[in-house]
Amino acid sequence: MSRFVDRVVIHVAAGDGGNGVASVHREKFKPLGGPDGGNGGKGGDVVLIVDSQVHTLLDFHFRPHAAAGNGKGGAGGNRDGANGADLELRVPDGTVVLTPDGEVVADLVGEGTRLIAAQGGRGGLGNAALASKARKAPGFALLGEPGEKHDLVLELKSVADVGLLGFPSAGKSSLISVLSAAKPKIADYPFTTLVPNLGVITAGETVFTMADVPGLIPGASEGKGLGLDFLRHIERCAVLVHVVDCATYEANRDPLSDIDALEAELAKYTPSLADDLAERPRVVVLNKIDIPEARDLADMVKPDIEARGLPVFEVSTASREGLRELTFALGRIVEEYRASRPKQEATRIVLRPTAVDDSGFTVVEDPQTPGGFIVRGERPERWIRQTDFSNDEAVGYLADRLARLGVEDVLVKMGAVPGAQVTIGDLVFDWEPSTPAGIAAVAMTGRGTDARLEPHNRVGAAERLAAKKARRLPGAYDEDLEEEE
Ligand SMILES: Nc1nc2c(ncn2[C@@H]2O[C@H](COP(=O)(O)OP(=O)(O)OP(=O)(O)O)[C@@H](O)[C@H]2O)c(=O)[nH]1
Ligand SMILES: [Mg+2]
Repeated sequence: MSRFVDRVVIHVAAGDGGNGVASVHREKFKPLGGPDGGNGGKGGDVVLIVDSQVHTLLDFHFRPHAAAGNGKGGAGGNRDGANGADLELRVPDGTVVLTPDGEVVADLVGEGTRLIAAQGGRGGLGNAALASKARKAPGFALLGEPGEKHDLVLELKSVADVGLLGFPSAGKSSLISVLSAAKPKIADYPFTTLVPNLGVITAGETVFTMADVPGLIPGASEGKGLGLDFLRHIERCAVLVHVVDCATYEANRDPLSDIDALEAELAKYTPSLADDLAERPRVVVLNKIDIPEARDLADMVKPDIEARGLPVFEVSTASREGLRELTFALGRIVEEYRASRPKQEATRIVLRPTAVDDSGFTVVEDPQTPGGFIVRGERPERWIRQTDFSNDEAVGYLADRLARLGVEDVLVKMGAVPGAQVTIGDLVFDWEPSTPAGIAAVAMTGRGTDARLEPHNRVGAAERLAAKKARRLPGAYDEDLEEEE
């Protein structure tokens, strides 16, 4: 028998982008034929895909590490590196993806629904793509970006219309077994059901599903019995059914106090999907009326429960009395619930909250270092990752980009003095006015020009731009290709 696993932590690692390459075309009698370094390939993504053939998260329990392929580096002769292979992970319908802090990233419902769990790094541009009017023969290329790597929590929340609630041995599994083709284990000892079962039920035109979950006892919220965790399988239900045992011999128990006790536990459960369980309609099923004492008790408490506004059904899963009426009533409630909800598309992805604004940057005073500053922003931080710091020209190119973005101006306005410590992403450096890395010197000489190359590069700007656009990688950043003013 396979184990049922409904919560796992996985470590996903997308592939790194390949590095761009700096290369110069060589031919006999034309020793410097222009830059021809190709771009690095994109790193592979880690993708989650809903597959109705998969029913548990068991595989991830045994193999929690998932890594996609890295992009290959570019090569001379304008050869681009190959993209890394994506890694596709198959998950059950109703898998909810959360951050380790419990924030919902996506709710994966419907066959084929996909989520990019970790995005592959973009490949770095080669020096051919980086060439511009002002920089005809770049002696550097951009590094590939690292792929996203993080931990994610996967939780399976079954997609059922009706959820059964009840004390152990109330007859929940018996009910689903007589209403559907599901054949769960049934026995007269508590906690027979350890993992949820799903059954498909037909009531006239309506087909709906029912989830049988483990029994609940008072104190479940403190971990008594099987606790409350399995309640995640009834979070999506249109209606909750209290299955009440009217034939229990246990002292201090009767149908009304059973319902109250379980409602008190339910109130302590916090669903991670948006809806509140308190608002969900409820139905009460008084079970085991084939036993005369149980029928008497059921007849006695029925008016009191109805007085609370709850529909009540007296049934016996043994004699099958009252089941037809119950089935049709549940079918009607499910239909009403479906009609009241926006139509659910097959693909429903809650996108990861993305960085607020990727065009700008902020500068704050460094709380650790008096007189120091921290620059934050999607672009400057990415540029740092793309830079090969062993190459002066690449560092100069970075300085140009930062200056054009206005980082330098803001530092000056905020009172940065020469030698101030400035942090951007992983990079910490001593800032010099207008030359965080030799920017002024470079701006005057024009970095990347090489007089020897002039004859080979007399091509119209428009043609050059068109040629570069044709070489643009899918996913390359426009600004990496921008002409410098
Ligand atoms: N006489 C009678 N016994 C019933 C009826 N329904 C269930 N039972 C018995 O009650 C016992 C418990 O039934 P289950 O269906 O396993 O109960 P459960 O609510 O699923 O219990 P857990 O899985 O432990 O939470 C079994 O011995 C059943 O045969 C009924 O209508 N009449
Ligand atoms: Mg059971």
